Amino acid sequence: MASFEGRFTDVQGLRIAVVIARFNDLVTGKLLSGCLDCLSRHGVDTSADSNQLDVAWVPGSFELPLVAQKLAASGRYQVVVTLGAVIRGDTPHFDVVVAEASKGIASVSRDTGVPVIFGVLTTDTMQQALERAGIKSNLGWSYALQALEMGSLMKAIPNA
Ligand code: INI
Repeated sequence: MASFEGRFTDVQGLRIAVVIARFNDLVTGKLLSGCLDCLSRHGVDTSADSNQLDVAWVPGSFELPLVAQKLAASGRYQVVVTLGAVIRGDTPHFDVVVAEASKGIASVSRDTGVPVIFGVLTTDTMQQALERAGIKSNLGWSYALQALEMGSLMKAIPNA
């Protein structure tokens, strides 16, 4: 029996891309800060001239899958993190954006074989989003941990 587990400090040679939505950047900017803090504390070079980490900005969460796909398919990254915040308004727009972002991100991951972390907050209010982006906890930190775990796990599982 083989048992496979990802580690959190298996960062040697690991290259990570973060795709982040500008929409609700009050929230997504805080998710990014939490994400970078976690990566840095686990040994990833997050400096401005890092060649371990790249960050791509998109207009909104709807655009996350397309750019995640380009980055994942480039072969340059072992893991991609998507960051977004979709906050429910008075119209069905929320459901459309959330559905496309979530299904699109899942497809990218399966189609490319590169783990793509779903770091899109979906909340009813801005208050709820901010509570998850630093006021109470910062889920950006958790998304980074999940990225490290998945990058390491995918390396640990043999291809054949
Ligand atoms: N994009 C978000 O990331 N969050 C939202 O809450 C949101 N709302 O509510 O509209 C949102 N819309 C923009 C969308 O993601 C696209 O950028 C836009 O439709 C252009 O394609």
